[in-house]
Amino acid sequence: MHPPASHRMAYEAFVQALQPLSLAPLWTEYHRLLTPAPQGKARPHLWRYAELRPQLLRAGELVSTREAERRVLMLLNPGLEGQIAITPTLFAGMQLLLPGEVARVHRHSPAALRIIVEGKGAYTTVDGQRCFMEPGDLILTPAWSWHDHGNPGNEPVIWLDGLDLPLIQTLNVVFTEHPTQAQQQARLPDDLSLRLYQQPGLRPPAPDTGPASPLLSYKWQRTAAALAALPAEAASPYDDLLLEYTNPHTGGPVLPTMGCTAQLLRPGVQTQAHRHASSSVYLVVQGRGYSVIDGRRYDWEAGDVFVIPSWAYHEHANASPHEAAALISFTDAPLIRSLGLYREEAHPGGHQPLA
Ligand code: 1HN
Repeated sequence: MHPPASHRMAYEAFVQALQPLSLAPLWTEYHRLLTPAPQGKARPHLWRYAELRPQLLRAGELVSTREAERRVLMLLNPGLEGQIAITPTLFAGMQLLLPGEVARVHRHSPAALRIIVEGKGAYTTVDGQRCFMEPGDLILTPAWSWHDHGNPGNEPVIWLDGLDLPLIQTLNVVFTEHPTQAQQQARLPDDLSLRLYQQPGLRPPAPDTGPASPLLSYKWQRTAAALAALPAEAASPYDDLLLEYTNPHTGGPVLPTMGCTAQLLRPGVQTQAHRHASSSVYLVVQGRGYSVIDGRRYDWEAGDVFVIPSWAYHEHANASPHEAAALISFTDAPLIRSLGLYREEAHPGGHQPLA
């Protein structure tokens, strides 16, 4: 039965009267809001280092770090039009620092991490402590820590920046400070935190530094050795050999909003598909392979970056029968977990059909 025309006209007049009052009915939006599962706009995507690197080096010719503050090419998710984000919570960018350059000191409430892609001899000074960079290293700059970068070496250094900036923007708690000097004094020994946390399972008395890890640098050499030492029994069906980077004082994630993992896909390994309520950005550190994300295959090699949005099925494969492949990722999983909202599930068929 149709409502009488008089009712329809009354209803339309009612809806029109709402708008100038900054009011709207929930009942027309309800099912769009409360979906059975996440319906985000972020899409899976892969950025090829072979395409990105020449553009970054071109930026090095055209833009100084003095002009740029940070010489970063942002990796923007093609599904999140108009947003500066790789997922709704995460930012990713590729940064270049040329020999002799500095990127001046500042601090901000968004937390950041860096995964070194290429080159060595550069450093980030974090709250007075220089952390030196080599490929595959992970370096943290926790929320509100002073940080500047310098490259006293003789090769260009390139790294992937990961920040929780879109999240912090959404929460409307972005704060930034720029002091007048260009760089911090290194008031602490270089790579001090590496010496304080040299031996897994042993730690000095707890510092009072807040929720972020006091270990600021995770050397790839140590991580690679730890991965290589894992027994086959440690393999996960979804990730093969995986280790999570931890805060040595809590055993928890390195930052309250972002966690990091390193994984080794052994030669010829093809993992099973699963999905989870968190998003991740991956850097290929070594080897060649592919990931199937949402039914599409993304082939990757060293230096490539790809993004897996929340609740997208994904599985990984090492295409080489001889060489191991290594991936480092950062993820918003710690944030989701801290809210009690994390969940994951296996693909019912084990693998995804290719679209
Ligand atoms: C930032 O401060 C850095 O300190 C890198 O190197 C990337 C992206 C957005 C906002 C701040 C850095 C950034 C950033």
